[in-house]
Amino acid sequence: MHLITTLFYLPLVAAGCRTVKFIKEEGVALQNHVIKTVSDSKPISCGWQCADTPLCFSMNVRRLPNGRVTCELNNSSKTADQQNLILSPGSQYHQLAEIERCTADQCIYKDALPDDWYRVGSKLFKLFHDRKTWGQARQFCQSIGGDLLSINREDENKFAFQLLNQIKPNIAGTSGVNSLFFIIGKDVIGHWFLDGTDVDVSLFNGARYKEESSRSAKALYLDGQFAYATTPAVNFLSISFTLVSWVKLEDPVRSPSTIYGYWKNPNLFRFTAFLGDKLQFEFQNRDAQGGFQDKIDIRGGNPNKEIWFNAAAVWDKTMNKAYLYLNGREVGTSDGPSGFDPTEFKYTFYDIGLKRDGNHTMKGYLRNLMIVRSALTGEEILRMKDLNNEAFAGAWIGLNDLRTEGDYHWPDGSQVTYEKWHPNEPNNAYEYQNCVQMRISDGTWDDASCGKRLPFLCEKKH
Ligand SMILES: [Ca+2]
Ligand SMILES: [Ca+2]
Repeated sequence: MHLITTLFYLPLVAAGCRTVKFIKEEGVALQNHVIKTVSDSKPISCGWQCADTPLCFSMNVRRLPNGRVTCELNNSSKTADQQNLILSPGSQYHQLAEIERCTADQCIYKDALPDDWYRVGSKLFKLFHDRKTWGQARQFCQSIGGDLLSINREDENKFAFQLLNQIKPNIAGTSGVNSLFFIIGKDVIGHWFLDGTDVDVSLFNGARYKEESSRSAKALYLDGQFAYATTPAVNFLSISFTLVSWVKLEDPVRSPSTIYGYWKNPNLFRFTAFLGDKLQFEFQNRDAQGGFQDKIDIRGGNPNKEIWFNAAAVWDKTMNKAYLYLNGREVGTSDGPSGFDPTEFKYTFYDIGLKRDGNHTMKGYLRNLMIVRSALTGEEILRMKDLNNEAFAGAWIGLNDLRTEGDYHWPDGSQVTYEKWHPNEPNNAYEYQNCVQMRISDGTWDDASCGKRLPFLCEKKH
C-alpha cells in the first residue's frame, strides 16, 4: 500500500550538514500531532520549516487546486506513533530521514521515538516532568541506562529548550495566591534532603542514611559517638534567612545536639537542641581579624525525644530580629544588637550533628535541612513540608562543578566546548551553587543549589 520514494534533499548549511532527506509515503497522513499548518508554493519550502522547527518530525502534505501545497507540521512521527498513521487519499506523509553522507553527529537528523524519547543526532533526549534533586535525577537517568543530558551544540540546546516549553511551572501568578511558594522556590539557598541522594553531603565516622521506622523512609542517622556529616559552606549569615530542619533525637539524648553549624574558633553559628530543654540559635558578628563584636543567642521551646520535630531559626535583617520556631510555633525571639551585621568567614564546610569545639555529636535522625533567603513565619515554615509546591524556573542538565569550584564538567566526560550561560551566570551564589539548570524562560543556563527539586533531562546514546 505504501509506496516509499525519496522525495527531495535540503541543503542545511547552518547545521554543518549538506543535505537532509525526506521520505514520502503516498495516501497516508499522521493524525493528532499537527502543531502548525503552512501553505507554500512547493513541498521543499515546508521541509525547510519542519527542519527549522525543533519539535517538527514529519509533515502531511496536500496539493491544492491552485498548484500550491499545504503542509501540516507534526510534532511526532510514525516511529513514535504508528497507530496514528491513517489512510488519507490525496495526502503524502513526509518524514525526515537520515542520509548516508553525514555522520549522525553533524546532522540535524531528528525523530520522535516511542515513550516520549527524541533522537537528535547521535543522542536520545527525554524530559522527565517529575521533580528530583540533581543527585536523584542523575541516579534516575543512570538507572535507565543513560545520564543527565550533556549539551555540546547549539541545536541540542535549542531542542532541549523546546522540550522545556512543555512544562507549566507552578510559579506564582499575578493573583499572589501562591506567592509563598514563589518566594521559597526562588530563594532556596541550600537544600539537603538527607536521604542519601544529596551529592554534596559528606559522611564521617559511621554516619549513614538509615530507614527510619515511623516514616519508612531514609534519613541521616548519627550514632551519638563520633558520627557527623558536612555540607559545603553556604554564605547566608549576612542576609535575612530561615534555617530549618526536621530532627528526631534518640534516647539517650546527647546534649548539646548540634543540628547545623560551624562552632570552632572563631565561632560562627550553631543551631542546637538541648536535652528535653530548649532549642538554641547563636551567631556572631566579628571584625575582620576574627575578634568578637556582638552575638545573638536565642533559646526556647521544649523538643521531645523519639519524636520528629521541626526546628527553625530565623534572622530578619530588616527588623533586626531573630526568632526560634518549634513545629511552626514561635518559642523565642531576640532583638539584634544595634548595627548587628554578621560577617561570613571563609570556611569550606559546615557541620551537621557536630559541635566541633568539644566533639559533641547528636544521637538521632535529621532530614530536610533547608536554608531560605528570607525571614519566614511559622506557618510558612510548616507549609514547606509540601515540597511539591516549591516553585521552580528550570530543569536539570548534567553540567556541574561539584568536584572543583568553577571547573565545569559534563557527566559523559565531554569537554565544555559549547556554553549558553545566562548573563552574569554562573555566579556560584551564596558560594554554593554547583549544579546547572536550563531556564524555562529562555533556555539559558544558571548554576543552582543541587538540592532543589526540578524536572530534568536525560540522554541515552544512540
Ligand atoms: Ca559552583
Ligand atoms: Ca546561579
